[in-house]
Amino acid sequence: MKGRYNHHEIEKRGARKWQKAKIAETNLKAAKDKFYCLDMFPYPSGEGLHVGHWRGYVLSDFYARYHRLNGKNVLHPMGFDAFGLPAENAAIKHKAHPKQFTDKAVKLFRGQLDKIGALYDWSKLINTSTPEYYRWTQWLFLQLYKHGLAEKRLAAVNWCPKDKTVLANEQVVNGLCERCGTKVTKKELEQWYLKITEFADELLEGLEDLEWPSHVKQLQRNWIGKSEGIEVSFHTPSRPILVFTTRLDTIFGATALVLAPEHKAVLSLTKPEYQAAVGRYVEQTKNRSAIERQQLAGEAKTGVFTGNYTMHPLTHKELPIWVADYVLPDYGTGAIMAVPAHDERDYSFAKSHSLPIYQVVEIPNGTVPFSDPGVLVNSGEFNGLTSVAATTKITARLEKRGLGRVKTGYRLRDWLVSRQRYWGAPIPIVYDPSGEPHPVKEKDLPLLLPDDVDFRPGGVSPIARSKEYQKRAERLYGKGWRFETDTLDTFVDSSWYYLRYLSPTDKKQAFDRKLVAQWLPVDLYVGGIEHAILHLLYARFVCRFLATYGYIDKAQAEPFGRLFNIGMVTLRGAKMSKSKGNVVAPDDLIEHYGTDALRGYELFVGPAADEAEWTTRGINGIHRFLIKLVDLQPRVKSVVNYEQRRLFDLYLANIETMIGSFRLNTVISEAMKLANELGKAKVVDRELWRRFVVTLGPLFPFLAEEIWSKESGRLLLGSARWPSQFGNKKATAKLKVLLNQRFIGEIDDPLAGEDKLVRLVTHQTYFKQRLGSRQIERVIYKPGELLNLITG
Ligand code: ANZ
Repeated sequence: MKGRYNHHEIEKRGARKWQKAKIAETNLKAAKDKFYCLDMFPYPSGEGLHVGHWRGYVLSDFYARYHRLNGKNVLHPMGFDAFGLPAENAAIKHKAHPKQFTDKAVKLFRGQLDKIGALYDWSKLINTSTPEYYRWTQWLFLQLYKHGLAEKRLAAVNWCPKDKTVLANEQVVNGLCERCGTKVTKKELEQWYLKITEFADELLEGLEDLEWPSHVKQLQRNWIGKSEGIEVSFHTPSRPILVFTTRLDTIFGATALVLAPEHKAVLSLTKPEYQAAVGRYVEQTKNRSAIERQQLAGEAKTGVFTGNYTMHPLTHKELPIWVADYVLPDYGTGAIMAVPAHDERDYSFAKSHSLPIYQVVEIPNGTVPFSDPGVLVNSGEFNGLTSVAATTKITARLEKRGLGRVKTGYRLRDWLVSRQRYWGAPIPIVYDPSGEPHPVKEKDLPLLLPDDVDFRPGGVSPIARSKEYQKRAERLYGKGWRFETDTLDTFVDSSWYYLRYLSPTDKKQAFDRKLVAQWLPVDLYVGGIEHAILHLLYARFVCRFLATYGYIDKAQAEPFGRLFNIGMVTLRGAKMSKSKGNVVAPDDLIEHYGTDALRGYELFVGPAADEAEWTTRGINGIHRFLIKLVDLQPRVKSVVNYEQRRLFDLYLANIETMIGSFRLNTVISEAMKLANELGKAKVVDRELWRRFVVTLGPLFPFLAEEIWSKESGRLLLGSARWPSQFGNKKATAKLKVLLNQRFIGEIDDPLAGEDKLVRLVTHQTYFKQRLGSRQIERVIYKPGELLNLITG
């Protein structure tokens, strides 16, 4: 078929050429303007990629190619976040080694990623589960340890009874294990923590200058949860109890002192006849997740009375001491003063247990609870003051008496990184015979995962059952020494991978400081909103740590300058996932329509930041558009067509704004519009066509390459530049055509001179008809303005 679109051939040819020319390989040392384009690297699951994954990859590739065309030195690497539970669980199920499973999945992914036609520099590939990589993850842990930022502590941790592993708070979703959906319980264990809280303020401030979606910044701010408050000391019969409050102005309305069930003073404060009930309540709490405990206002709040009382520090009245699980152990001091009239949770609690409710701030409509600040009432000498003024005065009063001090609270917790699982980087710590931890010596890195293990989880790390591991420790460190047997949370692996892409095979160091200085921050980081908090926060913490302690330059403290969150792809309203059985695989679509069509459709499906419902029908339109382009090619001639050029200039101006704001779906509609216009003409202006094709390169790289090679005999990336406008404003101005002083129409004014213009006009049917049989006697021509034809 003449001029038809054979995508199989075109893609094969393109891929071959690109490979041969190594167009995706970046010379990192080149001094040109850099553009570091990064995708959140995938976890290679056995399920492979679906069209939802493609969306982000196609978007980032658009920008990688776009900036290449703009003369930047672009790095667009790809790798695999390959440690983790799914591979281990699959290995248990199929009685194989997780490595086998991972290798197979990596192969599958690699093949699928290749089909995207993206500009991935595979020479920089990393895989976090290889000893070459995890050796440096272990090194990173040791640096944190060296600076006192890795620490072992006994803690009540979230425990998944099915996966038999500890979970970080953020891996517990609605009280359930994020991975397997089992109800999470609590367990006391010795665990390794990274002290991210020491960087809380810096992580907060660092957000200011980032070009990130504002809602992601807000999520991070909320997660860090900084609040300025006051710690107030309440006397009790045994010892003083500190409470943390951000509303000291309401202290006259406090009607109870409430402790978290985990608070150390609970038992000593409980009167003997209340011990049994309190003990039972404390036990029950162990089965409740933090999320359940923080249920919203309005819901009944459980709790038990201790039988004891405290003295209010200002009114000296007695307040009952309660224990309730809505007070959390790891926030503030783990104890609060309950002010039911002005706090919704305290209100529900007071209602559930018939505690008094005292209003101490004026309430406009009189209904409690009322939690806004205002003017104080029922607060003795502080009456009439605003909340702000009262807080200052009451703080001063309490400080003077040694009963209060200003305190900043954070919601952020230290990062629990111990996992009792096999498929992760072994924590590089070795214990001496007395149980004291020591760092594994750098010369002994990588501390390799043992192979003689039974992967089945059993409450301790499977590695603890390895004979070889025990022997290895004794061989290297002496009799009675043993290695830590927990592995690192996989978020540690992904907290520094963007540094490793710059020197992926370096055997001497984790990263190359000079290259880091040249390439960080990442210019565009593309990934899903599910990583808005944890991954991004951990990566920012690690990068900041490295900058603070001089491993990288101070200027590189923030790893990701610009972030783009790609919207989720849904099918029948639900997020695509194998378990829901609503996955659309790219393979058939590629086979039928070609990679370019699928790429285009991924971008066309809706604004990139928004959720998009997948309909396979939509891809047809893109496919037809590509055929149209192929059909236009034979009409391209070396002519100058000012009207076509004017349309191109408009198109270019429009798409450049759209590219700047990630509106790639509308870029495609603009391209369609221009192609439609060109399709109306018999002849297409060659120079315009070439410029147009270059702009299509980032969207439809295979077809653009094919057309470009026909036009120039060369490769698009390398020989072409992002075009500019023709910009001949005068030449493309409209000229009014008059017949005996009467306006009859307009034509483009190519500044061609009077004779040519008259010829042009009198050859057009439209004007011919207006003229009829009349003869032109005289012409009045004002360039750029009018052409007046005078007949006899
Ligand atoms: C008295 C009070 C009166 C409070 C009032 C609020 C309103 P943010 O701003 O989020 O930091 N609180 C303190 N420690 C807590 C814990 N461990 N578990 C549960 N709640 C705790 O919240 C600080 C407020 O949360 C504190 O101020 C305290 O209640 C509560 F009208 O104290 B407030």
